[in-house]
Amino acid sequence: MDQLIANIGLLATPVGSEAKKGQAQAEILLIEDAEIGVEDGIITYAGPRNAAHKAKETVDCEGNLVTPGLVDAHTHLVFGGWREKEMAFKLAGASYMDILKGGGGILNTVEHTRAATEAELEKKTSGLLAEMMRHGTTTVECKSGYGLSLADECKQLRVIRELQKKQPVDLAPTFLGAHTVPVEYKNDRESFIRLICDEMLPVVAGEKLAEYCDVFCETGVFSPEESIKILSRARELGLGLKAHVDEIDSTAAGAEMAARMGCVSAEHLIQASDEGITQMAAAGVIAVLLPGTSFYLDKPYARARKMLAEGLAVAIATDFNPGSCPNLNLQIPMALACLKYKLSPAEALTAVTLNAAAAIGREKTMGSLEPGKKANIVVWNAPNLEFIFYRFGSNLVNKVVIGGKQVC
Ligand code: IZC
Ligand code: ZN
Repeated sequence: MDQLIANIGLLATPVGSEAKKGQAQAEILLIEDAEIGVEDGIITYAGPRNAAHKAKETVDCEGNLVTPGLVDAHTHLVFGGWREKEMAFKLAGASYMDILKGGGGILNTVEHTRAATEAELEKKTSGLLAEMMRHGTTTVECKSGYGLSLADECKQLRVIRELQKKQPVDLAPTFLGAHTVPVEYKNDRESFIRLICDEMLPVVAGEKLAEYCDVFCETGVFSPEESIKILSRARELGLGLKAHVDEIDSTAAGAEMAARMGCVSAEHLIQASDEGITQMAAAGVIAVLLPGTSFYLDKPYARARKMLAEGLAVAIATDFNPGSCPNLNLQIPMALACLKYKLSPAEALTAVTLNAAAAIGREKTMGSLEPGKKANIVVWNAPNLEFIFYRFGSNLVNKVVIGGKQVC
């Protein structure tokens, strides 16, 4: 074999090539004194130590915990500027929506992203990706949505395409043209929706700049009817569907909309209704939950236990963005998932590996440590699984391996 990931104190991984729903989310495999063999970047063995194994290269895990590489299934990674100035408004009591309605928030980031060149965005995003990788993230979903014009949305998506060629973290691009209505269409939202459907989506799909189309379906942003129009066009053009729903309130019934449209995932779901959760379970929509955003906006936490009890598959992601959650370390939402959602460490591990991979269509190739999957692996400075959810705040990553190669 090419690489042997040796001397693993405890290997912890979900098993299989499909999202784990409900009770099954807690079923993980734990193997003490294990090792992983890799050939051509793919796992060929994952099991107990075997003295007969020989490899060209060895990665010594020094008796530590090993898990699959973390999959961050919801980020707004490519953006110009930051929004630290909004902190003062927040502290004075302004809500996320107050700031957006006042022309700040997403619109502030749109201004800075439009002003940035592709090279500037690429340099900044490359640094952010390297930081994510050092925190154990080996796959990242990246949404556009700060361009809101054909040229600027494509600019963001091209940055992702270029970076996929230049660095090892796997990237899943999502088109989020329906993030908000830009100022120039403030009094003519119908024309903006037409622009998305008739001009942006055909180019994005035609040039294969994105795998998914997402919409921010929320009171005051895009209505369920508008979201359905955009997502239907995206589906016709062959894109997978996602939706930001029920983050602020449930009056737009976003979870119900996501179920009706057969979205792969519905994301946020802080205020999702009982009916919405039931419909998502029936439609097999994955719940991508973002506890870092609840923390940062001082909002309630999504009802993860209820979702598991109703048989949903739950994934956890950072929501990394310059406004509502400027944290890119997935270890923080992992701890919050246990502390606030009351997930067990096993359920939370599945939420950031196999279920997160399923939320971006990568469950057959990533998200678990089994023969046939890509050798994306985190070695932790931790003796057991509980430890990485318990000792929050420090970066507990010891080594990261992508496709069998140690990258940090
Ligand atoms: O830039 O505020 N919720 N979109 C929907 C975001 C948060 C990102 C932002
Ligand atoms: Zn988001």
